[in-house]
Amino acid sequence: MRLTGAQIIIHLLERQEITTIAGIPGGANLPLYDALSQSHTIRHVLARHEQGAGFIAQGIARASSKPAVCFATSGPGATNILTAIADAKLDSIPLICITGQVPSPMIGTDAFQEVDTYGMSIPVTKHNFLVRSAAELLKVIPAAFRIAASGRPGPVLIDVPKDVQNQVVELHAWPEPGRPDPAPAFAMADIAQAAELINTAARPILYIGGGVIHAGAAPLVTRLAERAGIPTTMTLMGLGAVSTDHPRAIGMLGMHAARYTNLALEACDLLIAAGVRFDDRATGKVAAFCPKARIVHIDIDASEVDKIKTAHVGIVGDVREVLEVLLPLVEAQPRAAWLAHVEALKAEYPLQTPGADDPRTPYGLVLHAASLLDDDAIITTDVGQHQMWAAQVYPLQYPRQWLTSGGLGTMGFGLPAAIGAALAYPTRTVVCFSGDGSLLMNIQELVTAVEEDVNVKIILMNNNSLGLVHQQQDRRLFASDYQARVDFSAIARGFGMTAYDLAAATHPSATLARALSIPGPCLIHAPIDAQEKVYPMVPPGAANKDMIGGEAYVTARA
Ligand SMILES: Cc1ncc(C[n+]2csc(CCOP(=O)(O)OP(=O)(O)O)c2C)c(N)n1
Repeated sequence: MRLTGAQIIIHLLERQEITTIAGIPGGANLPLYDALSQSHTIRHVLARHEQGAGFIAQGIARASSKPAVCFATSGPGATNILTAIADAKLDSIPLICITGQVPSPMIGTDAFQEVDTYGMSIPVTKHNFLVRSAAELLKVIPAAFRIAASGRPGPVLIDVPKDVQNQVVELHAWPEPGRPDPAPAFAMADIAQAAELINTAARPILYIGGGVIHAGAAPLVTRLAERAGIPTTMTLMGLGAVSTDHPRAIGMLGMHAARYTNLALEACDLLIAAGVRFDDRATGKVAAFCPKARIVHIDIDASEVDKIKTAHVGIVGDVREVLEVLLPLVEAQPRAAWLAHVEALKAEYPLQTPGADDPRTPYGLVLHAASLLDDDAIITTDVGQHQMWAAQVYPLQYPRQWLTSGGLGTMGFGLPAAIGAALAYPTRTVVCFSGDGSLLMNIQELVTAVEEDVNVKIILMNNNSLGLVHQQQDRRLFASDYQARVDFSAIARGFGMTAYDLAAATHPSATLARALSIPGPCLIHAPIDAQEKVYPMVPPGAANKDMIGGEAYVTARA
């Protein structure tokens, strides 16, 4: 059979069971788009900005756990999509980005729309390819899927010059689709040592992150916490791994944790760290993080173990496989004294949620929305105060319910990621908590949501301000408040989207309920007082125990 490079790519993507690709065409990827137009199984979602396309694909990957694909043309298409790739790198998301490149003979000549996509993407990808011939694609495409999903997942970029897309080759057989490699083997002696530390610890804490979700290890973590009476804290990326209302869950740790969570970590004598990387937003000042604790660190990425904190027992392996072997060695014990201590800390230093009963306040809005949504709703966020308010109080119940840009912290993530999640799960409601600053960064994707008629509800917490920056400017406020007022409802309508304004509503709860219940996309505009803060907060560089705000008097003020 004789096929072009472009046809080979599309056929190999079909064999990888890709059903949706987000992207934008241009001169350098026209052959690829022409081949895509002939696919019977892959639908294309036309984003309005390549960064949007990258985040739509990320939303699919994050919600479904499978690699997802985005397309961009050369030059500006490639540079536009780099942020979404970098975001996928920091959050370990299996994203495959295929970019068009100028024809091979023109590479290096400053041709129209030529940039060194390969060179620029090296530091923000797990791996990247510049394809030199159509025949190479038979190896490159399956390899990209294998690499993206093996071990610690991550983004892979494939740059394909236009002449390679057009090159015709004779094919005799298709390669096997790329599948993840088996996880690295780990030593039983290390498992035994970890079990011994857990069995003899008086005050252990489980500290779990996105790696637990990637590994499908959340049910095993819950079993470990239950069996051995271990309080369990989650990173921003780990939220949902253990249900918020589980008796062993002690919420998110770090910069915007409840006081009791950070205080419990302060007191622990054993930290069982699984699928985490001791990120500075979680640890605060590293030297002061869990000062009394020994550390068991389980991670599939060897470079994470001993990177920030030296582990007493480091286990490089798939968290699920490790826990399957570790669990039978862990003694069941109630740990009543330790759990009582943590409960006492919680009673004394709970998360303060001023305004929780009032949907016109940040916490009240998040909690009201949660009470109106089914358990299967997927939550995405942008980046800022609204992200932290949602992380603190949304009652997340299971893995992949919570999609947020944790590592790169990219404003503009929320809306396109929500579109991707809704494309992956068309029968579920997807709610995006956004801020006005963040929404403006990818607002053009409102029309993509309309065009795709996805069930995405954007709850826009509008404080006319870059709220989290405003909150951190303790010396003086500068460039963090917007002077001009934006009519977001009018903008949404301009894109063809229904909009509801809680400011104008006599009964905001009823308006919110209506907006969330009607199928299809909508914008829910919710004004927020620019003076509202996310508390507690660990000042940058400080130890977690030195967090400020969030004491009872803050509640009294409200
Ligand atoms: C692309 C990008 N630029 C800048 C920042 C720095 N930053 C972090 S939070 C924030 C403010 C976010 O404002 P908004 O989306 O309105 O949310 P709010 O904090 O007001 O809830 C800024 C500018 C960022 N995270 N991402």
